Amino acid sequence: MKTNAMDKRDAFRHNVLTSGHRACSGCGEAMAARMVSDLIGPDAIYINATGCLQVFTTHNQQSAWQAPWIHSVFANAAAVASGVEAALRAKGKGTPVVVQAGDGGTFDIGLQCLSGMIERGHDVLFVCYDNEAYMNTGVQRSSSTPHAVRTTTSPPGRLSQGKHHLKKDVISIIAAHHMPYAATATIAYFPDLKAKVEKAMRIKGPRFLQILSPCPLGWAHDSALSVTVSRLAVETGLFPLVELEHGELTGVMRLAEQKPVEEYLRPQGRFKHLFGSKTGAVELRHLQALADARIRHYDLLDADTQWDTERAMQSARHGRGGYASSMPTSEAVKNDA
Ligand SMILES: Cc1ncc(C[n+]2csc(CCOP(=O)(O)OP(=O)(O)O)c2C)c(N)n1
Ligand code: SF4
Repeated sequence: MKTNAMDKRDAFRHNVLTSGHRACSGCGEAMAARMVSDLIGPDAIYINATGCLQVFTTHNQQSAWQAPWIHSVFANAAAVASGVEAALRAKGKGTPVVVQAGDGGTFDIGLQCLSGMIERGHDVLFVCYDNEAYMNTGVQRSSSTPHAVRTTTSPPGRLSQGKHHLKKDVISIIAAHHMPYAATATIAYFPDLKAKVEKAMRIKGPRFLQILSPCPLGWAHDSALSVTVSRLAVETGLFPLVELEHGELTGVMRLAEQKPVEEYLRPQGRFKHLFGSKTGAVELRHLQALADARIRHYDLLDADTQWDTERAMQSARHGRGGYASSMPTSEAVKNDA
């Protein structure tokens, strides 16, 4: 049944992304897209890269979108948005243009078009719903998948503890374009997310939001825990909430205390293989060192509350971008077995 964009039963929200779509229960991407599109409203043009959000909201001639919405191919959402924005500008119209894409459509296949869109200065907001893998096609690793995660293309086994490589630091890459606004957010901190979306919509030029969006299917956590898990990503330091303007860090959400990364990792089946073995313990220390490094980098804690960090592990990186020294040697695997 079609409902009005401003539903009378729910007058405080726009319902741009309305009910009846086919997301899994507890889908962080669905929650994030609903929050973002509710804040922006129906008077915008939404361009959606191929991915879960596009698939679960538009099925067989049906649509859960109550706003102008375009499905681009996987790679070119930012190029489509650039063209739409240029056409609107030529017609003297200021309709907001918003791109929505997964991490695959942002960090990997969409990065070139996104970089071009930013460099040319298009007046577009690009929102990346970062669920840290290619979920729509069955949970393959992307360059956003964190180190040591199990995916279908990074399975743990005798010689591997999940993904070998680090999560790409996309916010730094984007900010290096010296664009007006780039920020990270997550569904657990709605006031923070709201402030960032509203700020982004007040600014002209290219803007970027990376929203951590837990996926119960790919992360293998209880679907009731999506908000809890995304809060723990922030509280452990693994996903800092930051703002960058013209390449400068202008805001961080500081932490009252640091939670150990295990609190974040344990509820997620994608990290299950790390618990209960010596080689897994090495990777757990490694993930803790990554969180510690991010906390230092963004100055998220007062000095007297900071942990004794394992800097040595940070310099162990070599080879094809992987942490080769943290991977188990075949000798270590034999001893562990
Ligand atoms: C050029 C091209 N390669 C591969 C695909 C298949 N494909 C469709 S969606 C998708 C993954 C999308 O992942 P992501 O952007 O992270 O979004 P998610 O589904 O996780 O939200 C892939 C590989 C495609 N549509 N086009
Ligand atoms: S697979 Fe993940 S991202 Fe896709 S709809 Fe399900 S929970 Fe959401």
